[in-house]
Amino acid sequence: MQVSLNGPQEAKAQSVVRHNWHRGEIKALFDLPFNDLLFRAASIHRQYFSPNEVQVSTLLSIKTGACPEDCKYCSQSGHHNTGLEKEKLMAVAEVIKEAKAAKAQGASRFCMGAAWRSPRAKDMPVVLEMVREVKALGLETCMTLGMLDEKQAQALADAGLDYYNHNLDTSREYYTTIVTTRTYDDRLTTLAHVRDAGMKICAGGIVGMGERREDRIGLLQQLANLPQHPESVPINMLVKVEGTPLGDSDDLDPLEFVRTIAVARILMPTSYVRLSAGRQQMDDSTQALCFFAGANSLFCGERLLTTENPTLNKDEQLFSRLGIQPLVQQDAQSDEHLHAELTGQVAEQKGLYYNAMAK
Ligand code: SAM
Ligand code: DTB
Ligand code: SF4
Repeated sequence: MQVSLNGPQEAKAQSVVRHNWHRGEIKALFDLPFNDLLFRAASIHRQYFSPNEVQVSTLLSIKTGACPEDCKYCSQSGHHNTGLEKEKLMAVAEVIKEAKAAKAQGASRFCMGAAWRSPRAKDMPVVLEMVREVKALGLETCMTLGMLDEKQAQALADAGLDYYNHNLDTSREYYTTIVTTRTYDDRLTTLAHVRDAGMKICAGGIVGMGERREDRIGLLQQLANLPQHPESVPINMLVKVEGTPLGDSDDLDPLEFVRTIAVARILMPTSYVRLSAGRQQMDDSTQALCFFAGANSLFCGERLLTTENPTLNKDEQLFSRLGIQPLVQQDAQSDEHLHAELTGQVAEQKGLYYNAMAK
C-alpha cells in the first residue's frame, strides 16, 4: 500500500484513533523515508500531547529471579543461568521506603514487578497492601506480576491499582520462538481481565530479539487493534543478558528502533509510548530521535528490574539539553485540567503540569 505524505494537513487528517489496522498499512509506514515517517509521527504527537513533556516512572523488582517461565530474553527465568541473585517477595515496608525515594526523585508512577508466572493466593494480600500504601503516597501505581485471573484483576483494581503491565513482547508468529511456557492467547486473556476490571493497560514489547520487521509490524498491529488501545505502550530494546539464549543477539539498527517508536505513535496516537528498557546502551542522539518520533514516557532511576538504567544525573542532563520537562502525575491535576479545558485556560495554566526534576 502506498502511504503518501504531503504536509501537516494530511498527517492531521489521518490521525483518527483506529482499531482496524492492516499489516500492509503498517508496513507502508515502516517503509516510508525516515524523515517522512518522523515528520508524520511528530505531527500526530503534537495533536494529542505537549511535545516536550515526558511521563516518568520508577521501577522496583519486588520479587526477583527463579521464574518458572522460559522467556529467552529474561535474566530472571529459572531456565537460564545468569548468576542473578534471587530474592523473595519484599516486605511492604521496604517497598514503601523505595516508593518514597522514587517520589522524591520526581517519579509520578511507581511500577512494581515480580518474576512470577502468576501471583499465588498467599501473595495477593501482600501485593494489595503494597498498592494501597504506594497510592496513599500520592503516586500512580503499576504492577507487573504475570498472568492474572478475573478475580485477581478485580482485587488489584479494588485496591486502587492504576496500571497493569503485561507485554505481548513480539508478533504472534515469533512468540513461540521466544517463550514456550505460555501462549500469546494467555497474554491476551490477562489483558482482557485487566480491562474488564477497569484498570489501565501498559502493554508493549521488545525489539532486537532477532525478529524481522514483519514481527515488529505484527506486534504493533496486535496492540493497535485491541478493543481499546493500551494507555501506555512500552517499547523495550532488548537488554542482552549473559546466560540468556538471547545474550549475544545481533544489535538492531537504532534507526529501526526509532522507526518502531514512530509507527507506534501513529497507530496509537493517544497512548503514552514509552522509551523503555535499553536506554543505558543507547546514545543520546537516538533517545532524542525517539522523543521526536513521539516517545513521551520513560523509566528513571539507576535500575530497571535487574539491569542498569541511566543515572538520574545523566537523565537530568539529557532532559535539560533537549528542553524536556517531566510530566506531573495527571490524576492529581485532572480536575483542574478539565476545568481549565472547559474554560479555555489550558495554555495559560501550562505551568501546572511541570515539575522540576529532583536535584
Ligand atoms: N513476570 C512478569 C511478566 O513477564 O509479565 C513481569 C516481569 S517481566 C520482567 C516484564 C517485562 O520486561 C517483560 O514482559 C519483557 O517485555 C520485559 N523484559 C524482560 N527482560 C528484558 C530484557 N532483557 N530486555 C528488554 N525487556 C525485557
Ligand atoms: C516493560 O515493558 N519494561 C520494564 C517494565 N515493563 C516492567 C521491564 C524492563 C526489564 C529490563 C530487564 C531487567 O531489568 O531485568
Ligand atoms: Fe518470568 Fe516475566 Fe522474566 Fe518471563 S519475563 S521469565 S515471566 S519474569
